[in-house]
Amino acid sequence: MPQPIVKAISRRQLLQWSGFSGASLLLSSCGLSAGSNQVGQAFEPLNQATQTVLFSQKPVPEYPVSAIEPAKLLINTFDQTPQIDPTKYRLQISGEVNQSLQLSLADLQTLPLTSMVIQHVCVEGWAAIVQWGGIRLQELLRLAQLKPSARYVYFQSADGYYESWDLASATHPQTLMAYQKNGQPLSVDNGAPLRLASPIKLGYKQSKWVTQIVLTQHLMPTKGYWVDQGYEWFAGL
Ligand SMILES: Nc1nc2c(c(=O)[nH]1)N[C@H]1C(S)=C(S)[C@@H](COP(=O)(O)O)O[C@H]1N2
Ligand SMILES: [Mo]
Repeated sequence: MPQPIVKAISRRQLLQWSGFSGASLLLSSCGLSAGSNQVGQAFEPLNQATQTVLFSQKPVPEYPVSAIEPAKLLINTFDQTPQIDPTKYRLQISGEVNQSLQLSLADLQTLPLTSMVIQHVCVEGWAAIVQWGGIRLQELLRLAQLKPSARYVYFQSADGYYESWDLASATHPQTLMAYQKNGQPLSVDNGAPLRLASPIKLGYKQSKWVTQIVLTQHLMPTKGYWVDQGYEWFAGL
């Protein structure tokens, strides 16, 4: 199993995300916005809360394939593009799950492929209509058998980028782990082998080169590469 390149996040932080040493960290209100009310239902029985999340997802209208704007999707990478050997690549899913997973690209490609044409919106003032193809994240989380305690989803990327999402947004039917763009295999610049793609969040939430997904009970002090520099955590569209 290749070691991910972890620049921004220490092993200790990953362990915190996994819940081994996160007991002292409180669920703060800072990340919760009006759009994330499901996340706030912290006092319901946990199973019921999870079910509420899974049944309250409204699909965002999609565009026709003819609306795709290939030239408008700019490459936006904060540091260097990581080198990932696709044959050695594994997506690791761990934390508040009953079944930790390590999936190769071949494994991922046996799962149902979903395609969508949506708008990607970057806070830096550009947007593009893009077709993404990939696996619904809710499908991967189902395979990992989430524990009722799972409430947040952390994504670690091979370039050191990291992000965290609320469970409701992560299990939205249009939140994909994508390996195709505009009908072609995803390019390395756009996040190959695997990236997040969703019409419900701003561009900086859509991690490229995702290597690890960690389910947590709490939101940690480290929330995301841009979020930790002052950008909004929920970042809903
Ligand atoms: N790992 C990683 N993911 C990332 C970024 C990054 O620098 N590193 N940039 C984010 C930002 S700000 C945007 S707008 C989109 C851009 O995706 P694109 O380069 O495929 O257009 O990726 C997001 N995901
Ligand atoms: Mo962005």
